[in-house]
Amino acid sequence: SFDWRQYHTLDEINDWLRGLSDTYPEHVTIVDGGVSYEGRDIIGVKISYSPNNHRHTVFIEANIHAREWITSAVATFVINQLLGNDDPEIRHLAESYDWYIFPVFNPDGFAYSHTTNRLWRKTRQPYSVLCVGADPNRNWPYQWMQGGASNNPCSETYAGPSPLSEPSTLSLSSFINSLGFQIEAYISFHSYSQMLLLPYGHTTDHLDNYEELMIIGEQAIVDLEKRYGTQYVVGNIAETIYVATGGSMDWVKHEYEVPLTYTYELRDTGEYGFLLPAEQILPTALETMDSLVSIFKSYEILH
Ligand code: 0X9
Ligand code: ZN
Repeated sequence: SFDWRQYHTLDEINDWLRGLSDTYPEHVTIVDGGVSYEGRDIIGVKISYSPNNHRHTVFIEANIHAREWITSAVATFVINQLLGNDDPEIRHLAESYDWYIFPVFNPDGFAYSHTTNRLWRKTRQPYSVLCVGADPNRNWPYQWMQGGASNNPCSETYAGPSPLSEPSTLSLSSFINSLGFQIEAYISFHSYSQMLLLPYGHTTDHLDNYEELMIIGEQAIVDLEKRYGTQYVVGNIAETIYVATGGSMDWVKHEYEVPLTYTYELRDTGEYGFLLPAEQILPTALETMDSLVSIFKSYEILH
């Protein structure tokens, strides 16, 4: 059965998600994010404890980069906690928002990282005889190709020939459009570096609500550190990691003025890098969950 002691394949993750909607038919719905270039379903779950529609929505995406396996493991852990943990703070989170969680945003790349090349990052749409895939986190329409992205199809940060050139980003963008201004929080899980990043990736200029996101983020990394001593840094993408444009979070933030937006770079800081041992899944997931609880607690106090 499904667990967090090992990494799982796309089929195992998708079977588990589909099983949840059978186990919790009142609270879990499978949501259809479309089909990838190679024809795989991009599925997520909607978790809702309210019969009302158009509630404040939290959107979580993971594994837009194929090799970052810890990210889908953490996303599935978050789903499991929202459904099964009776801690009052977690019940509050589960019951106060509608959650849309997509553990694998790039299913073709993820499958390829399991079968053929563990360090694959991009999509699997071919662009030349030798070079396959675009970077799906350089492929979104806001500030596309304005820095930290490549027009060379052989590059790991190839932005694609045009915004939303990848079937996966195109169909996920229309799914996100269907939620639109309901989205109150957008969380993107990447690895690795132990950072909590705020928009935008094209500029070191600060957002309208930069101060608030920094205050909430600083408290979140303090709360994350409490469990195992794991240290994060928080800050604007361009200042903290590097200039990178065409990212999903940046587009959603800009398009829908989403108040709470963070990109996590999960464990570690390079000892294992993308090959984070399976023994670290559970501790990474637990500390990340602590930080999510913290983010919403701070946000609710400030609003
Ligand atoms: O380069 C990236 O896409 C991310 N780092 S990673 O090592 N996981 O590839 C940084 C994300 C920057 N995000 C946005 N511009 N939204
Ligand atoms: Zn990444």
